[in-house]
Formats: sequence, structure tokens, C-alpha cells
Amino acid sequence: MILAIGGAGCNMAETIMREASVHWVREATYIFADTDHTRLAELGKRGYRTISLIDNENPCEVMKGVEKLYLLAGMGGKTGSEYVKIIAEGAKDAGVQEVSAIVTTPFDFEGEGKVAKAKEAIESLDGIKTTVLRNDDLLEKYADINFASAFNYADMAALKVIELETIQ
Ligand SMILES: Nc1nc2c(ncn2[C@@H]2O[C@H](COP(=O)(O)OP(=O)(O)OP(=O)(O)O)[C@@H](O)[C@H]2O)c(=O)[nH]1
Ligand SMILES: [Mg+2]
Repeated sequence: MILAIGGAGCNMAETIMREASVHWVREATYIFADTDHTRLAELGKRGYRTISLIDNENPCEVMKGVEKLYLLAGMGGKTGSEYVKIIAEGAKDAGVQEVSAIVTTPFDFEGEGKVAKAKEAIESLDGIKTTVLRNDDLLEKYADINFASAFNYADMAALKVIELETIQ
């Protein structure tokens, strides 16, 4: 199961669904969780399974029998920073054997507040298998990346992480 949390997480999941080539990733159940009703309605219209985190819908209720779970989110906003930790712990309690988070850190230009919030949220993930994709590092390391395409590279990097792990 791939569970997207918040704006960035949902964008990452959409890219991953579209671009995946490994069977597990293509065939995974995708769930889109957010606190933003407008966004959830848009995602619902596109046919995605959604969970509203502010209407007492509990994402852990859909995890029965799930063995492997990826949580996707961008850190630095409210939703992803708050809920990755809560959902990861809930998933473990619900009996999911492998829980992995893939999260991004904000660009420096997004401001100190977001950067600090992301740092704190990532520190709180102690004990949860977490891959951190640093947006500033991606920008520096990819040959042809620019700001406009940077989020897409982060999405694609998350896809590569999942694919690499699931083919091993
Ligand atoms: N990979 C990726 N990262 C994004 C995208 N949009 C925003 N981000 C990053 O994710 C961080 C968190 O932003 P959002 O995901 O919009 O925030 P949220 O978790 O929905 O939280 P709130 O909207 O504040 O409740 C931002 O600071 C950006 O660094 C995207 O489309 N893809
Ligand atoms: Mg949001």
C-alpha cells in the first residue's frame, strides 16, 4: 500500500502511479490522505481513494492485512509534518510489518520556518524507517534540474527509492 499524506505526498503518489514500472508499485493500493477538503474533492473526482484526516477518517482502518506500507509526504507544511508520525505508528499497531516513510525537506528559499518545522518533524520519525530526499540537494546534484521541475525530480526520486527497495 502507498499512502500519500498532504499536498506534496499526493502529488508524489500521482507521479509514482503514472511512472512506475515495477509490478508491486504499479499494482499497489494507493490512498490519498489530506486535511484539505478542496484537494480531497479534486482527488476523489479523479477516481482516487481518499481519506479526510480532519473528519475522523482513520487511515489505519484500511490497513488490515497490509504487509508493506509506504508513506509519502513533503515536510515543512502542517499536514505531512504532523501526520506521517501518527500514521506510521498507527500502521505498526495495526500489524503492518514493514512501514517506510519517504519525505522531502523544503528548499532553503521556502523560509526558515518551514525548514525548522521539517527538521523537527523528521527528528520525530526516529524509529521509523525513513528516506529523506533533500530538495536543495536534488537541485544541486541533478544535471538538468531547475526550480520549475524540481518537485517532479523529487517525485521521481521517491519512485526510484520504492522501486529499488521492492525489487530486492
Ligand atoms: N515532491 C513534491 N514536493 C512538494 C510539492 N509541493 C510542495 N512540496 C514540498 O512539500 C512541502 C510541504 O508542502 P505541502 O505538502 O503542500 O504541505 P501539507 O503537508 O499539505 O501541509 P498543509 O497544506 O500546510 O496542511 C513544501 O514545503 C515543499 O517543499 C510537490 O508537488 N511535490
Ligand atoms: Mg496541504
